[in-house]
Amino acid sequence: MEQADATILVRSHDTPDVYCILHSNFSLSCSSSLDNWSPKLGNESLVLSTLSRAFSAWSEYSPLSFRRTSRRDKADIALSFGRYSHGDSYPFDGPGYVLAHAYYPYDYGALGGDVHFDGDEDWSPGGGVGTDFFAVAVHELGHSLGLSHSPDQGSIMFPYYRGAAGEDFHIGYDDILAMYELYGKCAL
Ligand SMILES: [Ca+2]
Ligand SMILES: [Zn+2]
Ligand SMILES: [Zn+2]
Repeated sequence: MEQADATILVRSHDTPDVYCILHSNFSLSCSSSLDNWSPKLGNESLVLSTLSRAFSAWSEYSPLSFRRTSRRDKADIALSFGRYSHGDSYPFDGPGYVLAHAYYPYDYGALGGDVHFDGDEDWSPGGGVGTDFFAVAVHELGHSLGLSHSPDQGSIMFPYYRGAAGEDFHIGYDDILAMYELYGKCAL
């Protein structure tokens, strides 16, 4: 996700059903791990509870369930913070502009599903001053689950950051339809 006025780079997205085929079981279980976090976000339990809310925003409209693992190598979705060059081909850019990025579930081998947050942003656990970690996490987890960007302003997959998500957040109609398309048919 980027701040406004950035150039959008949307990667191609041609096999949206891969996850569905791989997991035909109704109770899809995904695991996640957290390597590190920005000190601006406070303690680990606050970061984990914010992430848990972000996962719930998606599980609410899908048969997916998420659990945490301390085994990074076993995690479907490994989350971490990095600054500038951080071990992949997409270095971050310091404060502003690119806020985070994520890999589609079938992308880049071991990186598939992973989410990286730019450690140089002024992260806030939610609302208030700074960049809303919750809103950005929901957006990036959408990519982890296979969703691409949406031109719909009401979608959390809109490519530009539009401020804090607020207390009573739900993913947009467009996002729900995308989840049904990707995972809903598994339940039929
Ligand atoms: Ca940045
Ligand atoms: Zn994005
Ligand atoms: Zn990265």
